[in-house]
Amino acid sequence: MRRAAFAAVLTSGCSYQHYQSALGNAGADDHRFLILFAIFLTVCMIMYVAVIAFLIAGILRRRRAGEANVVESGRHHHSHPLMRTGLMAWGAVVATGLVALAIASFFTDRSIAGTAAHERLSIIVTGNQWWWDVTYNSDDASKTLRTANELHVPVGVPTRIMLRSNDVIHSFWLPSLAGKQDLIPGREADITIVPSKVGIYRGQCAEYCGTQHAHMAFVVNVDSYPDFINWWNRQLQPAPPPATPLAQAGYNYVAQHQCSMCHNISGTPVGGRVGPDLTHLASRRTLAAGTMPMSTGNLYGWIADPQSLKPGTKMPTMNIEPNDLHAVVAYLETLK
Ligand SMILES: [Cu+2]
Repeated sequence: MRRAAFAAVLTSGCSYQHYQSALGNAGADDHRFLILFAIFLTVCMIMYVAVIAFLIAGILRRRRAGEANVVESGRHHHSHPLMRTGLMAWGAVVATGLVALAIASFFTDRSIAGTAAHERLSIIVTGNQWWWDVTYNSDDASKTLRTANELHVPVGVPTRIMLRSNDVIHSFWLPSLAGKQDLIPGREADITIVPSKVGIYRGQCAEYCGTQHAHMAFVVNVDSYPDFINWWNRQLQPAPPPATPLAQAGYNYVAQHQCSMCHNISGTPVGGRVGPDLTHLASRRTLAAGTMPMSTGNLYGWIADPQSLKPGTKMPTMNIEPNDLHAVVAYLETLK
């Protein structure tokens, strides 16, 4: 109960309600993190209280000495044998505390690595300024899936997330389910999550990576296993052909303008690779890596002028004509 209240405080700053809690509550390793957190908090609290107590004692002693006028000028306090013993004892306390923290982190890390050994699903997440490229691996190449900014994972299944970066250092942080892991250009890191509760969770880049770092979020849907398989199968489908003249006009615009240089829409010749995959754009919950919820209005705003909504984003403002804008939005909304 108290944890939920604290989590509510931590999440109250979110613009919309995808659950994000730094105390976890939806991952199988949560209790290990909480124990480690408690150990760190206790040791650091003891150290802090001791430091403040010494400080106050020092001030009082100095003041009393001043009142009694017994401080001899030039006398070296550190040479006092009692003071020396005190300093040594304090040094021992600090060293013990630090060793205790190191041992606690080591064992937590080891037990989490134990779960990682049993992974049954692997996903590649690549950080870009400022969005997440997501690829689901499968032994069957026809089932490999590419999407962006939103993950679906099955509840109870250890899922290994391989982390890469295309530009600068980012950090994958899904606090409700797991710890933090950096994405470093030229290196491969990974983190294993074992979701324990069906739900929708918010994650966030946790390493400052440029102007729009704060708008580099993602959504993780923890699904039941059947829901997850349904989602995967739906995502494997190519985009449906435009069904109305307006959607057709929108498709024509996307295929003939800059959009196709960066974005991919499976089942069409639109095959750019450097931007987020749009094949099932309208099935996602957010737009522009968690910058805003997916909605018709936000699609209009984003396509009309991405630079005013997320200044610095790699998507240019194209000065699209109103008629084309209506058509493009109508087409993108069919990409479910
Ligand atoms: Cu970042």
